[in-house]
Amino acid sequence: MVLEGIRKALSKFLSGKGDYEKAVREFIKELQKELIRSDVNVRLVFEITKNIKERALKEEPPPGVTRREWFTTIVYEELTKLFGGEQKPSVKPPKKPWVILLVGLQGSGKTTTAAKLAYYYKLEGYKVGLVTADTYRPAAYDQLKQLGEKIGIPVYGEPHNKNAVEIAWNGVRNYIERGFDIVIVDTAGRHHREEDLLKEMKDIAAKINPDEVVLVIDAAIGQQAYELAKKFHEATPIGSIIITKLDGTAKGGGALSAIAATSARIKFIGTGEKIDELEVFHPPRFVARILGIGDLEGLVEKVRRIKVEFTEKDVHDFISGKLNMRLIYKQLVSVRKMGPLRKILQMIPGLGLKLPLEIEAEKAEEKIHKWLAIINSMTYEELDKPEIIDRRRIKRIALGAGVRPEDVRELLKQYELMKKLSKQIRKRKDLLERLQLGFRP
Ligand SMILES: Nc1nc2c(ncn2[C@@H]2O[C@H](COP(=O)(O)OP(=O)(O)O)[C@@H](O)[C@H]2O)c(=O)[nH]1
Ligand SMILES: [Mg+2]
Repeated sequence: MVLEGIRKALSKFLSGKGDYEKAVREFIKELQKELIRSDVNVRLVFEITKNIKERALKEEPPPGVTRREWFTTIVYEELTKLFGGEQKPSVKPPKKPWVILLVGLQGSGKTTTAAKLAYYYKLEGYKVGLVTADTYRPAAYDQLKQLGEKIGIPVYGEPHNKNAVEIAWNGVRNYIERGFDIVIVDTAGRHHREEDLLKEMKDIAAKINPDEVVLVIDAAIGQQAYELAKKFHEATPIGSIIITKLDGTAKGGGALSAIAATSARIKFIGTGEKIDELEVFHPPRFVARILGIGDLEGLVEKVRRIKVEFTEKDVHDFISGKLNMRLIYKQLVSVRKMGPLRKILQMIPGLGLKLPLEIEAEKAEEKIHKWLAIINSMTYEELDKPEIIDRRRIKRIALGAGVRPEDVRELLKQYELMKKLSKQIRKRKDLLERLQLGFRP
């Protein structure tokens, strides 16, 4: 979802001179137009713009901040409220095993989201299993199976069984018995009659007793998201919501604000068809993005966004000398997420348009692609302790990833280098701390 109009109006406002109050009025008109176009409820739009106007004209900026800069933060705060508030949802399972049931209409993106979620949690270090209980669409089993294979996640299904409740139960039991941390159950989204669908969700939930029921909603349905959430909530209490396809629709604002108006929490948003295009929904970050705050050079914002993908624990692990393949994986994914490496390198002044660099960048991209495939072929144990990978496994992994054994060895060497670096940092940190201790009066 891009609110290009707001972004433009805001930057015009920020750099503008002349009558402040007139500029505020103009900006607010633009904001209203843009929000209504994004399908945000009209009453909400007027409420929020009224708040912004009042604060803009009444409140005084702190010292050192211009009125126009101050106004920007007011807009940011009020929009954040509209999209659900300041806090970040907790997405860490409070216990293991954790069983997630995905429900939602056909086409909303459940199956894709099931795989995205599995992938997300795999990178967080969980052992994840997928279950497909969609017996309505014949190809549903194959679809998830293929996605699972791509990301190295097992998929449980019974393609010839028509009893969704039974499959869901068998799958969940199977994974739990095998000691999995997270089980994600994908369901059908269509039946001849809607009541049948809701009843099936109810029956599955009653049988498997999920820890969290997640409603998947397509952003394109706009304000109807509210009614839909209510209906599903009556069938099975909804624990959280994932809004998909926020990349594609101009109406995403409707779905987001409608959901924010229910008590359900939006935990993730889907921003593309690719497996890593799932983000923890954090209203302030989301608003910062649609407003383009911090996006001054394009690059700054991108880098910032990527930084927050790493948890505090990741950073701590790194500087305390603990390193595993998962961390490397995340780094590679982050680099790739910034877009074509070439473009990023071009944005760095002075490095820009030199041809040799472009060639380097293309090579680097190819390498990243290979390395991700290699890491995907590793077992859970190998991800945590790459040291155990021997010659025989190198061969197997190369085969699984469709690369040469040399490629695997190169990645392992890179890993060793990173590990050394991480240890050096730790030593220096210890040293620093000791020095500081010594200097303390
Ligand atoms: N652009 C975009 N497409 C998505 C997203 N999530 C899912 N899709 C697409 O939506 C279509 C339906 O998805 P699917 O997972 O099969 O929906 P299901 O019927 O609910 O299981 C597929 O073509 C997906 O690639 C998203 O976040 N962005
Ligand atoms: Mg599906």
